[in-house]
Amino acid sequence: MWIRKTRGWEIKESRATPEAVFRDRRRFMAGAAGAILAPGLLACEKEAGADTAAGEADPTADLYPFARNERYQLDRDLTPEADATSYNNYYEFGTSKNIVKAAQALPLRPWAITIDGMVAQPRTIDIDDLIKQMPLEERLYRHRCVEAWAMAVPWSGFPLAALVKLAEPTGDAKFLRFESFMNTEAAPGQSEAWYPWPYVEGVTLAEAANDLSFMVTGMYGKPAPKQNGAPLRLALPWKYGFKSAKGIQRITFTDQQPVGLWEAIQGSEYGFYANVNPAFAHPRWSQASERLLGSGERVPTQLYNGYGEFVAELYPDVNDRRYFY
Ligand SMILES: Nc1nc2c(c(=O)[nH]1)N[C@H]1C(S)=C(S)[C@@H](COP(=O)(O)O)O[C@H]1N2
Ligand SMILES: [Mo]
Repeated sequence: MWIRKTRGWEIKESRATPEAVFRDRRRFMAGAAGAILAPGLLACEKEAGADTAAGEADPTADLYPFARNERYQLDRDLTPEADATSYNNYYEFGTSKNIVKAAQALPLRPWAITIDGMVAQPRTIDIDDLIKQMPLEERLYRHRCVEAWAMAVPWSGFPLAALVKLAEPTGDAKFLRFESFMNTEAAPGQSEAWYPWPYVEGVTLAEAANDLSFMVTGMYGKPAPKQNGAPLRLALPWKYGFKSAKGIQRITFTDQQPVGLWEAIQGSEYGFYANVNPAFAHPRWSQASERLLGSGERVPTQLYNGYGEFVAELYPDVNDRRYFY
């Protein structure tokens, strides 16, 4: 079994160290724009996931860390920050796991979120105004990629249910459709015409209202780095990772079941529900176990990624493959 150890990043002292260096770096950069950064500072920037480019300050940075909601407990160690922020899936920036550098080209401010479709009043909200209106908290969640790697992350953000409430969906709305940014200049992958950009994902209104559905703005007690989906992404921990869209710019309430990017490309392998279930293999590999980022340990995969107590009631038949790919 997994032994719960004290996590390095939780210790005040060790967390304060990269933060202090980060603040120094910003002061340094403000005073010497265009100066060549010492290699040590660059290395630190990558390690701490401090992604904000010069002149692109994050006005919500002072709100972190958010108070942890203790309802969401892990049965395993948190993934080291350096691993969770350097091994990524973000096809807008390339098909490899190593897109950290490429993702830094994405401008994060200004960033507008459009909420439209079947809502009382369609609107566009600045990301910082949205964050300041939402009930902010930290949650420790597991994440399970359909490719069978997994991590455990302290996400910062707010319940998706709070955004649904703000949106005031009409009685006809049955689904939420999430659309990610489109920026072919910053994201070279979006020039690969083979993919139907922008990235799209969706959930039912009932799934969106579930306590587990979380909108992420940060991780490890600070704003999320670009490679992990800043400034706004989803965390749907009972579903395969591709459902958790990153770089979200538009949320549409609709009566049409959204077709995600992966479903559009390969609907026989990537479906709408994509709930984690070790009993249903991907057509090309087993889903019975997963590899933990960091330790590399292989552990058994759990039904709904271990979150059945929260979400099992949403799905009427645990033997119906429709819900599990
Ligand atoms: N916009 C966008 N969102 C995305 C993806 C992507 O390629 N583009 N990849 C998905 C997949 S397959 C996974 S596993 C997670 C990875 O998130 P991480 O890089 O923060 O670990 O993001 C998901 N969200
Ligand atoms: Mo994934």
